[in-house]
Amino acid sequence: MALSRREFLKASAAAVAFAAAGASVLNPKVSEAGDAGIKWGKAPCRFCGTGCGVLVGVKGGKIVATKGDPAAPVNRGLNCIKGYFLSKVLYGKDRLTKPLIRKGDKMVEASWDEAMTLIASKFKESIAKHGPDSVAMYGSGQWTVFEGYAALKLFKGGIGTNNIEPNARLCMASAVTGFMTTFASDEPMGCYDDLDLGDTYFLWGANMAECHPVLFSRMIDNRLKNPDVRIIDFGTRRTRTSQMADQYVRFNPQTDLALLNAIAHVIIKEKLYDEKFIKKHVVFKKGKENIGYGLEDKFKFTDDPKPISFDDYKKFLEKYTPEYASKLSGVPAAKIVELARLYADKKRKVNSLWTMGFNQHVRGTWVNNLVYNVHLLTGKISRPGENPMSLTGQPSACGTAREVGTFTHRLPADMVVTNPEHRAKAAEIWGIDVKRIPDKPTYNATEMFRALDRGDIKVLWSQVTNPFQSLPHLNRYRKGARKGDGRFVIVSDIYPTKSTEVADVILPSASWVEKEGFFGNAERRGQQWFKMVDAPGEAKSDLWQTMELARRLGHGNLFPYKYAEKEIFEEYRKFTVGGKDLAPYEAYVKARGLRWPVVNGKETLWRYAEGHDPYVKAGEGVKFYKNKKDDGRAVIWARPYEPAAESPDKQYPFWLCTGRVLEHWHTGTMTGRVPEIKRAYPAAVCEMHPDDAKRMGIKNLQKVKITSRRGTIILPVDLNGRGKAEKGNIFVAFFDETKLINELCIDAYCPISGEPDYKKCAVKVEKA
Ligand SMILES: Nc1nc2c(c(=O)[nH]1)N[C@H]1C(S)=C(S)[C@@H](COP(=O)(O)OP(=O)(O)OC[C@H]3O[C@@H](n4cnc5c(=O)[nH]c(N)nc54)[C@H](O)[C@@H]3O)O[C@H]1N2
Ligand SMILES: Nc1nc2c(c(=O)[nH]1)N[C@H]1C(S)=C(S)[C@@H](COP(=O)(O)OP(=O)(O)OC[C@H]3O[C@@H](n4cnc5c(=O)[nH]c(N)nc54)[C@H](O)[C@@H]3O)O[C@H]1N2
Ligand code: SF4
Ligand SMILES: [Mo]
Repeated sequence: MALSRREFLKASAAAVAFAAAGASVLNPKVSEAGDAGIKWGKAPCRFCGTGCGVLVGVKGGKIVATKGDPAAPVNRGLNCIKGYFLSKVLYGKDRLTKPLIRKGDKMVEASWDEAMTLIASKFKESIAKHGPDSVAMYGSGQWTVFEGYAALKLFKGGIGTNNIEPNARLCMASAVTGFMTTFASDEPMGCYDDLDLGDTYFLWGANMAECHPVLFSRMIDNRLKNPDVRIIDFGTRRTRTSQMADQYVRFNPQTDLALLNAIAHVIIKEKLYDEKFIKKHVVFKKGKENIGYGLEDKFKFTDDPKPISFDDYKKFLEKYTPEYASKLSGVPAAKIVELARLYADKKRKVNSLWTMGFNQHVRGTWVNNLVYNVHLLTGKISRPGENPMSLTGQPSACGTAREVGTFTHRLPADMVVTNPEHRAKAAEIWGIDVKRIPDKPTYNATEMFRALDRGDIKVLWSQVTNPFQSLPHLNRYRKGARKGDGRFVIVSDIYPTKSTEVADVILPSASWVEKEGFFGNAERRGQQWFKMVDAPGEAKSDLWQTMELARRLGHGNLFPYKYAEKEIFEEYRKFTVGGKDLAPYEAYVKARGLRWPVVNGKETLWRYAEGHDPYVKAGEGVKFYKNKKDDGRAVIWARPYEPAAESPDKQYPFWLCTGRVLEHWHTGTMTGRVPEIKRAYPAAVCEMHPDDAKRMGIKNLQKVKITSRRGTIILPVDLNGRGKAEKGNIFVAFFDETKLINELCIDAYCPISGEPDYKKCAVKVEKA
């Protein structure tokens, strides 16, 4: 158990792949004496929301090596396997180097001028015939801040449509609505230092060991130094994280809602709550119930929050006895009581961590609210070492998707299009007539692709994302894209993908250090980097592509920049002054990232906390000042347990959960092109419990046919793999483009956040 941080990373991250690859951990070029002729530059890692700092070694116009940046506070010189192989992800043999235009069934090389002329003409034609809401941009939490900002400005402030969404809708949307409904601000109060300082860590289905390995290693390091540290892994599946935890607590999918309410029930019944904190800092509310699943096209939902009293909330919780929650979740009642007491233990600093188990959930907003409830009841929040922490997935899901606000309903810095003052502020900074910005949101990501399928959206451009592999209910949306009748799909990518397969125009893009960039990670840390190498062939940055479309549509005046990256940043920074306070661009050039708000040159570690947050006054202690409506208090929500959109039944008796493995990044386009990674984890498998397999006469590695109401695939069964499925559950990762598990996933979503539930649908499994 007592592995150090380095040992853990070596054992879990590197070892599998490196053993298979027969390679040593460090790229030999790095350790060569003097690194002959290699020039090093700093950048954040291309991959996960951890935001590790790396040093990028360049020689002869190519990236020849990368290494963990010892000066980076996030990772202090460490990387996981994806970080180690960064030098190879951009050098797959089939990098896209020229624009391609569809001619019948063939994609034909074209010049940039031809491609952009065609794209601009399709935009103009569609806008003229069907209005601005017939064109759309689908972007990414892997966009740089400049790219996201430019796209937002062009679509909302130029074209005049709110048809812009990021893939982060599939990822962080429930975290966002969780933050907004509880604190009226989309930001974590804590930071990664909490991983070093806390005593108890509750993980809620977050597979940190594989998905945030360097952060996990920080927590493990803390435990090594402080033997009293406890890690409790609540989960629906036994993962590498569970193996390293002190306790693994298995629960039935979706029942985290009941568990969290039961934990609150025990805390209240045993009077373990912090009465003073509640009186001073909390209000209670209740919203609508039986809120649906977003399965119908154009599904619309509005919550209707009503204030309630502490007593009303207590009454609401009466039903959630440990016994009742135990029946639903499968967690023994005594265990629930024990863990509730551990949550409330006044002598321990307590943290909760979660990722997609909470967010990809048809009640994702609610379950985010419920975990905050527990921290608010116990006052264990906004204190060094003691916080709820929503882990982000992508490298700039926070920076670009959330803070820049590249969602249909949003504007930069937590502003929304429905608020006239917010629109006025954006119009002023953008120098446009406020009427240009439409006041109604259009589609969330799923609805955007439904609109394309129906033909309400005609022209759709995707950048830095691979939707035709990563959307749920994929069959519908893949077919929808190719229905013709004026539909026109543009895909900017660096490799051929399942999305370029359905595109009418493919634009070859520059990635990562082939351009200047800025990402914002999960602890509010902004990180800047410079361009270090040229992109291959004619590939160009997404920023250039968006500004070129703007110019051709007559919106060039929105982008009058000489040094676009820096000027865009400084323009965007105006939105953040007096709230999220980004520092001047130059400060990021010098630093290994800074955590906003940066006020008087000082970064902020803990939000809402006196002595840390520059906006909290002396004597206030903790102040949730963003929630002006509720007098600077946070909201405890009465949110019930409601079942998943689809649960196992006689015909489809298994739960299907989907997600990730350590080695691969999402749809595998980049990691799949690194030979060492490919060898280490070549193809998707179906994790299944040995008892289920035995009952059905299925042997290890035997092929099975998995079928949902939406699709079928065939995969080998893995009875003793990396992750271990619980009885009645199977798990499949979604990196393998030859096995589109997303065809089986349901496109039900949380009605408040619009985030789909990739973690739960019903399937049957048969011998193939
Ligand atoms: N190696 C690697 N790392 C990554 C990524 C990657 O592609 N590869 N992607 C990044 C991104 S964008 C993201 S979003 C994160 C995702 O990071 P995670 O969310 O940690 O990983 P997933 O594999 O998506 O989620 C699988 C877990 O969901 C939990 N789960 C299933 N059903 C439920 C439920 O009903 N309730 C709860 N509470 N939990 C449940 C299970 O316990 C399961 O282990 O990883 C980031 N890091
Ligand atoms: N079944 C299932 N599906 C899921 C999930 C799940 O848990 N289960 N999780 C969801 C979540 S949380 C997420 S975040 C999404 C991720 O889903 P996607 O965003 O669709 O997946 P990626 O593989 O990250 O796609 C990024 C694409 O950008 C390309 N690329 C790399 N750099 C650049 C660049 O600089 N410019 C351009 N233009 N292209 C570039 C890559 O080659 C790749 O094709 O998947 C969602 N889908
Ligand atoms: S933990 Fe995330 S940011 Fe760090 S090296 Fe690995 S993939 Fe990159
Ligand atoms: Mo994600």
